[in-house]
Amino acid sequence: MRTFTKTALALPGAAFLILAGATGASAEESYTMELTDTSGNDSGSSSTAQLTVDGDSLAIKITGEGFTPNSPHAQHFHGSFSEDKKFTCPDSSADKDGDGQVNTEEGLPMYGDVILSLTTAGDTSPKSGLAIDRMPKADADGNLSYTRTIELPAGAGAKLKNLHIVQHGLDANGNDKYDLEALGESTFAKSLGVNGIPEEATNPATCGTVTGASAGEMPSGGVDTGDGTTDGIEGAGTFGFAGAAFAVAGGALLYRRRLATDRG
Ligand SMILES: [Cu+2]
Repeated sequence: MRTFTKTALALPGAAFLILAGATGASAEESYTMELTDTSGNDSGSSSTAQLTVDGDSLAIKITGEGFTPNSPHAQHFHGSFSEDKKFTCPDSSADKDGDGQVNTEEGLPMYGDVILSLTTAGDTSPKSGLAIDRMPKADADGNLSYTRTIELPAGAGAKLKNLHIVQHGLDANGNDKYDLEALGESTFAKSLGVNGIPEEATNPATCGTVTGASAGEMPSGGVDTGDGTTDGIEGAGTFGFAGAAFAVAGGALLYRRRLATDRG
């Protein structure tokens, strides 16, 4: 049927659509994630992420406001590529110690591990989770803008909408910077062996799942067949958090230096 493609252009629209479908052209999907303060952390931040997935190529654009000004904000896809959707954005019930903030480790059981780091350049694996020198920085007005095209691991494109995006870093005491005064030290960073990082810098500010899709509206594999397949994702090897944590510690060191620099 492919030889009829040129002719098809002259056919009535409906016929052309049918022929186009018959060719099995790669399905490009576009969808949106509205990122809000689901944790009740009073971050005052919100973003819209627009994603276009073509095979395993992801074009992503995030625009946000209300972020800690002049400060870097780590952002990641969290969750699991497995199809049972057991991870999602945390709500305030994740605040186990009741201090009014869902911190990073309190959120992890609900939002899951880092799957992809939305860095501005270079590596996007979980290893770059806290590579804060490559994370977007809010401007002086707290606006954040991020655009990148990322080549995903084989098979990840179709499953990306099973995940959610988390953006980190908030200003709990409203002094327009990350500091130790409001929330103290990040126990998450400390657990990785890095001391002195403000918890403000690591707490989740926004989170969002897919809210609208132009095609394939349901998350892939919405009906679990129970065969446990992960379609090669696990084969990529680097997508477990255990491996990531060590590199996160390295990133956190950069984080501390960066913050020290920013504090001048
Ligand atoms: Cu994250």
